[in-house]
Amino acid sequence: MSGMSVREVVVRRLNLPMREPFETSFGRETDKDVLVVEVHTDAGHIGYSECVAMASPVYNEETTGTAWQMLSDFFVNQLWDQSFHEREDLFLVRDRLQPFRKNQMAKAALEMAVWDAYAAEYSVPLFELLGGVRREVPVGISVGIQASTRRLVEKVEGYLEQGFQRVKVKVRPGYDEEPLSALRREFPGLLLMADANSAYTLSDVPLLKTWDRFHLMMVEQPLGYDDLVDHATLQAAIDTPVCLDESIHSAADVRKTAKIKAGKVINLKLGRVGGFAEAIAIHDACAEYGLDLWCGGMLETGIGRLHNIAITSLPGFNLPGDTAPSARYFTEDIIEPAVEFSTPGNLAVEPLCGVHSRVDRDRLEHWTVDKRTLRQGESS
Ligand code: OSB
Ligand code: MG
Repeated sequence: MSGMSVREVVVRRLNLPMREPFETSFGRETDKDVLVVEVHTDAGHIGYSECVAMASPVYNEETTGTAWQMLSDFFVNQLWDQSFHEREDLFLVRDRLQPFRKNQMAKAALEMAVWDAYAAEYSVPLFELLGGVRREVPVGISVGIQASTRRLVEKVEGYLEQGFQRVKVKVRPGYDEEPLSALRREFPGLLLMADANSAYTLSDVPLLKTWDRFHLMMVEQPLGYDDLVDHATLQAAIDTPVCLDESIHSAADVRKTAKIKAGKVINLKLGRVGGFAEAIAIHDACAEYGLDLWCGGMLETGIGRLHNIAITSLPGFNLPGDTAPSARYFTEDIIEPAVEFSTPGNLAVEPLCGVHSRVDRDRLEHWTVDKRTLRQGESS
């Protein structure tokens, strides 16, 4: 067999309504401006992926627009002379994109679509291709900043009734102690954590130390989005485990985290780390250095959700992730059927040979606002 090769790549920009806005310390997201990448193989299979870059550069430096540009001008071109015979060849996509600086979410969108296409072409379940073993994964929920503490408590109550296994609340200076105290008072045994998205600084260490009384599972990315050193200072001062999100882009970052004790937990997002190959390396590094690991979310559509579920099936993901059922944000997801609980608080890891069988082409087309087809030799 001559192996899988790529005939063309389609990049789509979608604008999808969200059921409710999501507010964090860096802003408010009301609808979903998102890229979907399709990798079409010579044999006629299609691999899909979702680019998790946001509309504006507030979580990291990327945007939907910059990802569109990076893919069209630089990244897709790297695929034309590559053919994929065995699993090891898939790691070459990461290696080919490595010389280009940063832009991990744009890189991930292409890399993951190639893995997804390979799963389709060779009829191998994507989760197995990644090294997954688990067939069901536990799910928590990330709750955005609410208009009132009462509203927050009501929402959390509803989520617990649905079965979510842990609750993460977004915090920022001025919206922290009150919601955390209220939730701890109402739900004494709740697995509770806080995510600050870099809203605090070293001068807040004394404040963060007082949060030990809330017995949080962890506090996620309290300090600088690009920092490790100050997080180490913080971790030495508090009992609550520090979890790193924004700061982690590679297995090397995990090694550095362990070396300087910048945190005890890693939130892995496929987009932020450049895709599946680096995610596997991070998974292995967390096991090597004894860090806890879970899979974060970026308010994905079903395509991104199915990929998050597939990577979470690897054995080292030992804490509930942020990937909720589709209905959390979308009345009508672009996959059919939508992601739903298999049992309350759990998602099934389905043996999908890539996600193509779940993509609803009509809905994908319906929500597409821009589309570009890239082929070898055609200038962009
Ligand atoms: O920091 O984990 C984060 C959403 C968008 C950007 C950053 C983050 C989040 C979430 C939501 O916390 C996770 C989800 O429900 O997908
Ligand atoms: Mg986070």
